[in-house]
Amino acid sequence: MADAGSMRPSLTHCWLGDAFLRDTVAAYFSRVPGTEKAALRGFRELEDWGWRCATEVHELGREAGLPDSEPKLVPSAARDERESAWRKVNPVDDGGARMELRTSDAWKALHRIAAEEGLVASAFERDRHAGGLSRAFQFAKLFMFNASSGLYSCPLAMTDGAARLCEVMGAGDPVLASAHGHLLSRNPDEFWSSGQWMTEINGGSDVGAGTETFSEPASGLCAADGWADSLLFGYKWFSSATDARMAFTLARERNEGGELIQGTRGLSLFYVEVRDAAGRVRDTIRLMRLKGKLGTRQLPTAELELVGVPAKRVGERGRGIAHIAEMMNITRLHNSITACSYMRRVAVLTLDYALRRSVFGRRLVDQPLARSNLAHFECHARASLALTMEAAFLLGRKEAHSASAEELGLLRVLTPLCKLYTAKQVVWCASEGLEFFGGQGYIEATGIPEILRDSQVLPIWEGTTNVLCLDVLRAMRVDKGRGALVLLSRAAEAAVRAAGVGREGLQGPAAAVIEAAEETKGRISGLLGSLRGDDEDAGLSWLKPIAFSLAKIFACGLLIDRARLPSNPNHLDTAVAQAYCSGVSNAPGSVELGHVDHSVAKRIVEGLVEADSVPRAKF
Ligand code: UCC
Repeated sequence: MADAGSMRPSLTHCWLGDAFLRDTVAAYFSRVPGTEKAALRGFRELEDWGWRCATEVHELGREAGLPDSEPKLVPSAARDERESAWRKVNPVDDGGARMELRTSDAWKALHRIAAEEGLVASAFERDRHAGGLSRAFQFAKLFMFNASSGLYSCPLAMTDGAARLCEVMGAGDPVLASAHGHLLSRNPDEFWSSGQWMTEINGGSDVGAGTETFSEPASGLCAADGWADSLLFGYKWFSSATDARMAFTLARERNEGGELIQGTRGLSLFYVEVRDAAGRVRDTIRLMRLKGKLGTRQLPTAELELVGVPAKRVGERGRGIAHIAEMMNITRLHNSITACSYMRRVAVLTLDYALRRSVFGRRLVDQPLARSNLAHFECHARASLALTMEAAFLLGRKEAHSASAEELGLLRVLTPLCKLYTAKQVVWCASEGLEFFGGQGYIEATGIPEILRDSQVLPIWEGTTNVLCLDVLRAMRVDKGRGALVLLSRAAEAAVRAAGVGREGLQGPAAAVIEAAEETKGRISGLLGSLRGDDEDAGLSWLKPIAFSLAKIFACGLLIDRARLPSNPNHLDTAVAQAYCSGVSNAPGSVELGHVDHSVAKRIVEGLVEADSVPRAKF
C-alpha cells in the first residue's frame, strides 16, 4: 500500500474536468436563441474560473477552515475610539467589554474574490446573459466555487437573497437602492454581504409563532440614521454571518391598542444596517457569543441582542413572511447548489483515489464493490446538478419576466423539492465518500471530515426536510397541485421521448419513470383529497415520500432526456440514466438508489476514467 502522502487526492479543473457541467450549461444557452456570443464569452469566463476555484480559491478555503482561522472575539484594540468593535455583554464576562470580531485573512480574501468575480452581481446582469440565463450562469460559477469556498458560500447566499429583496421591494427607495448597489458591487471595497436574521430562541421553523423581536416607532430618535423609521428590540439566536454590513429581519408590530400582534400576520420585514454612517458597529447590536457548532466553523455565527436597533420597515405591515419568502427561496437554491458542489467534490476525489489505491491485489477502480460506490456518487452528483440548474434556469426566467405561468408554478414547487432532496443526497454522499477513504477519510488533515461536517448543515439551514415538505404542501395547496403535475408530466414526456429513440438500455428506465410518475400522481390526489376530508394525518404521512418521489422523478426526466439526445450517444450518459431511473421507486422517502446493476456501474466508471484527462490541483 502506498503511504498516505502519496495517496493525497487531487482535484480536477472544475470546468474542463466536468463534462456534465459543461454540457448542462451549454444546453441552457442553446435553448435560448441568439445567445451564441454570450455563450462563448461565458464559457471562457467559466474556464478561467474553474481553474481559479481548483487552485487559489481552494487554498484559501482550506486555510479558512483551519482551527487557527476560526472567527474569534478578541478584546478590541480600538476600545477607546469604539471603531469597528462590538459591545459584548455577557453576564459571566466583565459586563460589557468592547470586543472585536476577528475573521481570518483567508475569509476576507474570499470576500474580495466573490466581489471581483461577481458571484452575486452576475445573477442581476441580465443584459449580459440574454433571456434570463444569468441565473444559470451564476449557478455554474457557484457550483465550482462553493465546495472550495471555506463556507463563504453562506454569506453570498444571503447577500443574493437580500439583493433580490432590494430589487423587488425597493422601487423608488434610495436606502434600498444604495444597499442594492453595494450588494452587487464588483469592487471589493464597496461590496457588502448581508445577513438574514430569522431564527430566535424559540427556533427557526415556526417563525410566525416563535418571533419575539418587536419594533417601536423611531419617533425622531435616530437623527444620525434619518432613513430609519423603527427601532428593533429582541434576540436573534443564530445569525449566520455576523460580519455582514446589513441584514433583513422580521419583527412584530403593535395593534392600535398597543398590543403586540401575535402570529404570522404580526410580522413585518425590516432592513437593518449593522454599522452606522461612520462605519462603527452599532452599540445597539450586542454580540452575546459566537456559536460552537458541529461544522461551518469558518462562519462567524453569533447570538445577537437588539436593543433599539435603527431599522426601516420594508413592504406592507404584517406581510413580513410573505416578503422574506423571496429571499428564502433564493437562499434555498443556494443551499442546493452547495450540496451539488460537495457531491461533485466527493465524486472527483473518490474516483481519483480509486485510480491510485490498490488493495487485495487490485486497484479500487477495478473492484465491483468500489465501482458500485463510484457509480452512486456520480449518479447523485449529476441528478442533483440537473435538478438545481433547472430550478436556477426557471428562476432566471422568472426574474427576467419571461417565465410562463406553467414555469412559475413549476419553480414554486421545485424550489423546496430541490432544497430538501439535494441536502439529503449530499449527507449520504459525504458519509459514504468519507468511508471510501477508510481511516484516511477520518483524518482532519485530508480535508475529508470537513466535507461531512459542513454538508450536515444543509438539511437544517433554511428549513429542515420536514419543514421543506410542508412548503411543498403549501405550494400544492395554493395551486391545487398543478405545479407538481407539470413536473410529473415533463418527466413522463422526457421518458416517452427517450423510449422513442430506440437506444439500447433506455427502454426499461423510461418505463420505470412513466410508472412512477403515474403512481405519484395518484398519491398527490390522495393527499390533497385527505386534506379536504377528516383523515388529514393519514394523508400527511405520505407527504415526505411524495416529495422525495417528485424530486427523484424530475431528476430522472432530466437525466434520461439528456441520454437520448443525438449529441450524447455515449454510454456514460445512458448508463447514469439507467442506474438512476431504475431505482426511481426504491425506498420512498429516502435518496437511496438501491442496487445498481454490475455492468451498468462498470460502464459508468469506465466512462469517467475515459473522460478523466484534465489538469489537476492538489486537494
Ligand atoms: O437557517 C437559517 C440560517 C441559515 C444561513 C443561510 C445559508 C443559506 C445557504 C447557503 C449555502 C452555503 S435562517 C432560517 C431558517 N428558517 C427557515 O427557513 C424558515 C422555515 N419555516 C418556514 O418556512 C415557515 O413555514 C414559514 C416561515 C414560511 C412560516 O409559515 P407560516 O407562519 O405558517 O406562514 P404561512 O401563512 O404559510 O405563509 C405566510 C405567507 C403566505 O402568503 P399569503 O399570505 O400571500 O398567502 C405564504 O404563501 O408567506 C408565503 N410563503 C411563501 N411564498 C411562505 N413560504 C413561501 C415560499 N417558500 N415561497 C413563497
